[in-house]
Amino acid sequence: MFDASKIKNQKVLEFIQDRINLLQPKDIVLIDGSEEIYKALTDEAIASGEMIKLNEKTYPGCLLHRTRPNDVARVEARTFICSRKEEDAGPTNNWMDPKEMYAKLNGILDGAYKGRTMYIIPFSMGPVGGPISKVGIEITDSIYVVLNMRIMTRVGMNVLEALGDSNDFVRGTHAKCDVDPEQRYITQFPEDNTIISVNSAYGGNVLLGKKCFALRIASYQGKNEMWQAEHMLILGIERPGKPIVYMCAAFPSACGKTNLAMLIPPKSFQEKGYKVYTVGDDIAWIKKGPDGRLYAINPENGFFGVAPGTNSHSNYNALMSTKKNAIFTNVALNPETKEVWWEALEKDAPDKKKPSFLIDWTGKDWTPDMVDAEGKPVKAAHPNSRFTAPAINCPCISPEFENGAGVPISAFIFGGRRPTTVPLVYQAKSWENGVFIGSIMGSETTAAATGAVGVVRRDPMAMRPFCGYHMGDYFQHWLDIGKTVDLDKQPKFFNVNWFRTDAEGNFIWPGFGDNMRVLDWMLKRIDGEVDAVETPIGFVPKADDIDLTGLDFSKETLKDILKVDNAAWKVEAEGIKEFYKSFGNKLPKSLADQADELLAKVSK
Ligand code: OXD
Ligand code: MN
Repeated sequence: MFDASKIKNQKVLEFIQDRINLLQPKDIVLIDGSEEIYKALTDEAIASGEMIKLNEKTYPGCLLHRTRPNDVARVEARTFICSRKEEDAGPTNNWMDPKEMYAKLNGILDGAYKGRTMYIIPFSMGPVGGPISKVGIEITDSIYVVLNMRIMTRVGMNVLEALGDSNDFVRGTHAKCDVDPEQRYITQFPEDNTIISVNSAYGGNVLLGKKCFALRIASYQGKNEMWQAEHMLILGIERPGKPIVYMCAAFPSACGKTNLAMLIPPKSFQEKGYKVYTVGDDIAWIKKGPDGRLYAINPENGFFGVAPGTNSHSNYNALMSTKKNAIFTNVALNPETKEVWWEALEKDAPDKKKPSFLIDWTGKDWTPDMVDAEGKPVKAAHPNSRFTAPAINCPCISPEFENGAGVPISAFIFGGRRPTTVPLVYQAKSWENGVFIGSIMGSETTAAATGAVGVVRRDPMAMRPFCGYHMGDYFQHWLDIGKTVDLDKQPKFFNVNWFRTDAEGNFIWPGFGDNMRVLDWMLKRIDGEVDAVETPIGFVPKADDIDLTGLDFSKETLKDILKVDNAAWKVEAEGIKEFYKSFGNKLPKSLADQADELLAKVSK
């Protein structure tokens, strides 16, 4: 039972009392971080069928959960930034007046926990008590949420101790209600440090520490407190005889962020002594350190990765991370072995045959020959099925993962899926130019999606769905941060494109571990070991400076995907200028100038 005397912080107590009054739970449980509570909740969830226990030998401590078929992904159309002024939410966010939204949500939340248990989760984003870390309290009626938050964040009484009597904590409320998609709201109130999520029970919508806090609320906090919350992986690379160099990289969803974060270098690089260390795969909080350099922490404690496509070739380290104490959501189950399965799991693992019978993600029988009404194979796992895995399971987790002061950042990398136009890699000419490059990133639509093919969907810094305030102000914040960092301490900016295709639509660059070859060029640029070719868009490598040892890839093809085609970039620059119009007078002048400059240069 909940013992309020365990909580000393008056503001936390007031928040909890207010939630009790509104939600009217039957029972209240404070998640104190003890093994006993997790064990009891796991047993309860298994007994009720909310969770399925997996094979204790091959997947010790692992569970499977299935959501409702109408509740399988983040819902951007129902995600709101409720700032007091509409213009503060900007053109990339849905907005509703906070008073109106609170009234609507309070109506939904009134008595929503009747007959149910309320769980109080004190959690820290970042190592507990660290100089960049922040605290949140999530109230939920879902054991799935409690058990996932335990993996994705640091949970327990030590978080409240670190908070002391401070009022600087995020107030999160989640209620499953009827999981009604028509009444689903994922709402952020940045000025109140408040998140309310109702009528969903799917990870990205309900694990409030992740996108809602660590990106939407934190980006707003970062603007006010002169730091940054970014949708970026963090990785460290060791070269023989050199200190580890850390980089942050932003890509839109489904561009291989988790894969790059856990990359395994090609054999020829491994033999030379190259090593990769993962600090984070999704979010970076970045702040200036005492030495004037920018330092990044991963505020999360686990990975919430997409399962389908993950196999020992695409991401061995992620796969290994899921082998114990992980929670799977909406993957398929082998009912005989009590092991999980998803599409492409056995690819490149010839000892594992495709299973002949499974229970699919909806709980129904599945065989590989099943087709839907259009004759397409029926998928056993949902395409957005996920694993929640503790970061410490990752074989290449960085020894700095628990360092609350973070790691010093030497490069920012941006990228998207661009079958044409954008070269394999190029380097920005300055911080300002780097911000410009980040602001124009995006992915081209392909035949796989409905709508026009070849249209660039812009996703600045991969933050379009996650920036908690006006994106024009966000660009200005990036520019302002740059002004606070001395030139010799500024990270370098790069843009990459792993997704160039040939006339038949096949990817030209092999990607995955071979991306190390491109990162290696960046390391050499950072250390001033190689020069580069100046082009209208930035610095492009000389083909000889990308190490192709051990790779069957011709220099001619490499030269092709490094080329800057002025005619294509003219179309690009015109598209950028059009896109920039959506930010109105909030677009920083220096970015508008850069778009003009680019257009002028490629039009010559
Ligand atoms: C994620 C995303 O789930 O970016 O990380 O969509
Ligand atoms: Mn993400």
